Amino acid sequence: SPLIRREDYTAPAYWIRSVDLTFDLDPAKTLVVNRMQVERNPAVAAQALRLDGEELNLTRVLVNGDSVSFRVENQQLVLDNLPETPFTLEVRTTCAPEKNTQLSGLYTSGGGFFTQCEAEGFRRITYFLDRPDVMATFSVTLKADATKYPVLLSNGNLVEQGTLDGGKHYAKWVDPHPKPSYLFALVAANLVCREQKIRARSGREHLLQVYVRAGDLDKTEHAMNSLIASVAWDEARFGLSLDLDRFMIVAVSDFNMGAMENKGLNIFNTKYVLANPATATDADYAGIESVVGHEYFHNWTGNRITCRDWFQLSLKEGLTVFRDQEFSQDLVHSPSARAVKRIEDVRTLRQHQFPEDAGPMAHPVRPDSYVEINNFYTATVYDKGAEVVRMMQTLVGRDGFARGMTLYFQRHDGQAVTCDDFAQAIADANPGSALATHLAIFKRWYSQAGTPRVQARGHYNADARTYTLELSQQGLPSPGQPTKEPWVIPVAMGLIGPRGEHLPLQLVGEDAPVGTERVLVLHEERQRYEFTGLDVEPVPSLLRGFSAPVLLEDHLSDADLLHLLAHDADPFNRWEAGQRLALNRLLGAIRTGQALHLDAAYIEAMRSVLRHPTLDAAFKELVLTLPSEGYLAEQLEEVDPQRIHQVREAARLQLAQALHHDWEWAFETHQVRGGYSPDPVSAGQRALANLALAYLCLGASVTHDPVWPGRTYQRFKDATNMTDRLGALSALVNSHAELAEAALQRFHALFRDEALVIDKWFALQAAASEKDGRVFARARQLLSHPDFSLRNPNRARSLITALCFMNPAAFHRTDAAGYVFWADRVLELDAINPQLAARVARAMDRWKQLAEPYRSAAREAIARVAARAELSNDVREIVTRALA
Ligand code: BAL
Ligand code: ZN
Repeated sequence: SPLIRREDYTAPAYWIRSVDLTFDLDPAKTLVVNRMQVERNPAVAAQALRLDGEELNLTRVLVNGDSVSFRVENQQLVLDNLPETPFTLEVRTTCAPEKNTQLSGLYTSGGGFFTQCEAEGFRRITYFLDRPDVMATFSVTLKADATKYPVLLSNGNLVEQGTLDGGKHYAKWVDPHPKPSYLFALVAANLVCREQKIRARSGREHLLQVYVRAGDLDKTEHAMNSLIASVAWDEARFGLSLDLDRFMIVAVSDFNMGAMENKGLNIFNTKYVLANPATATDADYAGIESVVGHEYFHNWTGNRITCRDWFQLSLKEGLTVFRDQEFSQDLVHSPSARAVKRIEDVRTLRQHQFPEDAGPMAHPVRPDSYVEINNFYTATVYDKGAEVVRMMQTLVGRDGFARGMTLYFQRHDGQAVTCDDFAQAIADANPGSALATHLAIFKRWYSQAGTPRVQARGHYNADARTYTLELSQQGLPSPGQPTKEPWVIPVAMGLIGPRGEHLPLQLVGEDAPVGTERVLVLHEERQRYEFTGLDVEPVPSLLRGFSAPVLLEDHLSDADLLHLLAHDADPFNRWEAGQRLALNRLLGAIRTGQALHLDAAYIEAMRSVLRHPTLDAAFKELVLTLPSEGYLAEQLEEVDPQRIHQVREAARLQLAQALHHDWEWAFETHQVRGGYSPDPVSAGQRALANLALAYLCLGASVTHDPVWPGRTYQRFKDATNMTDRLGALSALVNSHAELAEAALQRFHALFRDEALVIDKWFALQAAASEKDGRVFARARQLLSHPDFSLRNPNRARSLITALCFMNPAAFHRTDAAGYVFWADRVLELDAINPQLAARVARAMDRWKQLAEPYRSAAREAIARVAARAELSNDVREIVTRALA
């Protein structure tokens, strides 16, 4: 399949201005009548009309009501000799929703009909110009059996409904907002809904609805509250209000992504809608809040202004992730709770995006080419894209950014535009800002792949009372980009004195200090900053709040890091200092092969964080969680996953033993009383109590003292919410306690009818801490568990992603059985759902970094997948790049 290049973009030769669709819905054979108002684009040379299609049965083509000659070429419907003036094109096709296991286009799930059209699913429903720069108004009539499918939904407003012969009924929906085909949606199913009317600031009334299956209505309150909060936030922060009378969310259990922002009819994976205290964890509640926000925010950033072409995907995704991150931060009120959210977001970025940027799939935030666009819904486009937007905000300020957004909507509302248009609007609204001054260089964040490396070296001159900071940057080669130019890197920073005081920051040449925190803008390969008026030698606190997505080498000593951990006013850097202290120790042992010994200074530092009188529990939990095995691997030139696991487990055990009494104290003093609430303070207490429990059970696995496993089992049984129940279960499973088996069985029996909870049951076992190959053996066994299925993406991920992505020590085995497991699953999945198969295929991205014997075995497994002749484009692209 051909490589599609950004530089080859041309405007469409025709516009489709409006579409009238009629669906006669039947699982085996659905009839689609598609009437389009089409006109030539006078800006483009006259040529044939080529409509995209995929797996469609074409039965009729009419132009202005008359049959015409046509041909189908490479799945496209081609029409020559069309009228010069606007014309009506009617196309009739059929498709088979029940056979659609790819979950792209129109498919059945749980006895209902659902759609997923982004990126190129609409062409699996009807012939169309299936590209985001063709925007049309849609009117949609749905006809279906009234008993089986009582709810009939599409985008926009319901304008008509009624009964038909043969036990059928119909509904007609009209969406007044022109939209690209990827935002089309329909639902026909037996659902119930929670609904609420809200009045916006403008006084306009809106109807909000959350549709689920009948038994799930008690799990919709949080999604509804999150939606109401999202509407209010976008009005308050950006002055953007809801432009529809009705806004619907529909939950479906078979779904490839998290959720989809179809205009007025968001379709969601059940995972991001359904929650009650008994079935959902604090993390699930937080996930729902941010995904509901994300999809809602797309209504402006994505739907009102959309992408010119798919290379611009980050235009809507990076911006909308940034917006959902800000939304979640703004919903909490304490600065430390905001910092906790920032730390979690950075951890995700480093866990997923940094490895991507260092591996065979490295690509710019605005990619230059792709084979299969589904493969580019990546951590780079989403999460690094969000960091690029965040840096713009850092460079122009929060108010300046809001002004930039306003200008962006003034200029481009209703258009399909590019990342350049967005950056230009933010810069133009802020003349004289660092962004405007360095815009051309700044935009390299869109065009250059790879994570920049920033070196920082400081020197204190006691006689001159100056501190010189030298910053330099460098980019490593990535596929297709052998050399890199400098980026614009905002470095938020402060200087901390020996007593923990935050020193005033005055650069040579300035009249007076400008506070104790400032942003340095590195835009050349190397820059020097000379701070003056310093009576004491400072410790620099650099890249505060992770002000740029870079790898920082600041050459700080152990003593410096301990100082920052104790005193830094920036909670992010305080956490970072703790992680670096752990990292230095663990990496030292991994590299030298010597036994790990956690020294008293480190242990005492951890103890004082844990016992700190004023720090938040949520923050403590983050500091006392060691860097993941995946993150450790990224710091190494050559990776032995078993060695990493051994050393990290040794560190966990030493923390368990050395802080035993502190963990007991933490557990006892962080019990949340009263009814469940997912607020950050309660969630933080639960998180710390669960971490304490994990360490206490781990300690008991060595002492064989039955007290803590016993108490943990009791807590597991008595828990009144899923966070505590799963926390206790996880503590038992991850310490290989004898009671783990009984707890697992009981958990399954309790929740056998709750699909999302059974997903947790699979994932917990597959991601458990490996010991003597038992976890891998269990995961392989679970493949034949009656509840396991590859057809449901959540269930498939619960086992496969948990093992292949989240459990390096169980996955990377000297006997290569993990790689055989991976290759078999990729090939099985590829026949059902290539998009999901390609996601799983990426578990091998970093194989070149592995030590022997893993490396050769990994290559062999990838080669075995690549050798399969009938591979999808999706998986073919991933394995070809991996082997290149
Ligand atoms: N547009 C695909 C799902 C999302 O990012 O919202
Ligand atoms: Zn999105």
